[in-house]
Amino acid sequence: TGVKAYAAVDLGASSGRVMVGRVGPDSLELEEAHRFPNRPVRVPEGLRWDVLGLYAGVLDGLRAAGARSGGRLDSAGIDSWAVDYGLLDADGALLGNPVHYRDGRTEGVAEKVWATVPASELYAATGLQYAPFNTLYQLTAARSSAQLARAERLLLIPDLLTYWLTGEQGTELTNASTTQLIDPRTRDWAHDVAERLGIDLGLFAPLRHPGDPAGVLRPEVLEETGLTGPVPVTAVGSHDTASAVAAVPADGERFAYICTGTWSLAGLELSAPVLTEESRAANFTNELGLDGTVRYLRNIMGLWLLQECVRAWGDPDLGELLREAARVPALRSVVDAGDAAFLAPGRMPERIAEACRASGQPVPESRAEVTRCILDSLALAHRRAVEDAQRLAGHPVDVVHVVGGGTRNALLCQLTADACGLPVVAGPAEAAALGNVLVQARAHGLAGDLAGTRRLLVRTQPLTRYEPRGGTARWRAAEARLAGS
Ligand code: ADP
Ligand code: LRH
Repeated sequence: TGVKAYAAVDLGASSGRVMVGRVGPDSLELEEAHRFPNRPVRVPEGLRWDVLGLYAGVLDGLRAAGARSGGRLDSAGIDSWAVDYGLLDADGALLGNPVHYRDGRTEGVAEKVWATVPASELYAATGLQYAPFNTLYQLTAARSSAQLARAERLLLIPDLLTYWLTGEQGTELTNASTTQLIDPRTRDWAHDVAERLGIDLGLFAPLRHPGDPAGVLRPEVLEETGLTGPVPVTAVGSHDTASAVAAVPADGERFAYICTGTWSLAGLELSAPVLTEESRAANFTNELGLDGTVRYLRNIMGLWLLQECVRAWGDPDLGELLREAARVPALRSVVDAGDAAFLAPGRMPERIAEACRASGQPVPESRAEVTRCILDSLALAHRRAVEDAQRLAGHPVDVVHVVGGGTRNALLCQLTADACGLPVVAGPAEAAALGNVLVQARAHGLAGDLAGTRRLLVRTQPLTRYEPRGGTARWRAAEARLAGS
């Protein structure tokens, strides 16, 4: 039949999943084989990822994926959240648990970096927006640690898991572009920046590109997962956002996208980076995508704000909460969902209330009111990012594609359409896994470029369209309220 089976491992900040993608010349199906929570752990040294737990989840997932495909997979590929890494010693053993990007160790580090390489030079050389957790700042924060002193190798999270599966090391380019050590024009290391900051690029394994072979599952992995070898592992767009944008079901180029999950990543796909001072001031990033593309986008706090409230409230039913929030009057109070003040975990309902009070707005009291405040604030931030990106890149759009877990939140999709004053096309929810599958499929014979695989998505994936309601005047007013505070 010409249908091949691929396993896509997609690790988000809130959950990991292993999906089976079945791809034929004109067909694409995705099935969930296994899902597991991704829970950061606070130990005395700080906030850490439970990376062995995640690896165990990957093995369980591959076993479940095999069980759904007669023990055979044509390939497997891994993507995850960006910027974080594991360090290996000279024997190839992991040195400690990878530090979570929400850990506080990078506080105040940027100013030290900028004293050596001014922020404007750093932007011109790397195109990355300022975020305290960019790998460059993490490595600077760790400079005098015993761990870094012993480290012989640094592997980004998907590359680390790929190494454990195959024994082969590499640094996949789309995720490498989030380290702030890559030049988006040459799509190669920013040697000058690294040298000036005393960062040893020799720590990184050689670059590999989406579609490159990344080894085969080790015999022990085959045994543990019950798979029949050989199973090739393929480098995908290993940054989850690179994979998600590759699976935006767009027709043509006049589209904006918003990848909604723990984060909202809102922006445009471009053929060249925008490295102007204006773009830096607006905190837009130029991450590298598939097939020579640039992801020009802004990080917005995303559904993290809601996840943290729900956690604080003892996990009430999300569907019920969203139904109640839909009945709360719109735009009573909004917070700046781009504000890094919301980055750290803890006390989220209180922090949101404090932000409303500080800006002279009504303080949301009930859970439904806080939820509504979060969703209005996210929609407003989506509007600003979509508008700013079009202006800064000189690239107008007619439609906003929303992909990721947030597409399951109909209220958020509708509010985003209203705020942007543009139609929203929502779906697929598992965009990162689909993008992961499609890169593997192309590496293993599926014909077509990015535009071609996007047409396949349009033909095969269920999508929901939301039309904008009621004009954007009240959103502009809310924006002015926030700017004036
Ligand atoms: P990540 O990959 O960053 O871990 P996801 O893309 O999986 O995040 O999105 C997770 C978010 O999607 C949750 O925090 C939640 O807000 C939203 N979500 C998931 N399922 C539903 C649902 N059934 N209804 C409403 N929202 C949902
Ligand atoms: C989303 C994401 C995002 C990064 C953040 C650290 O999962 O990869 O693109 O900025 O995590």
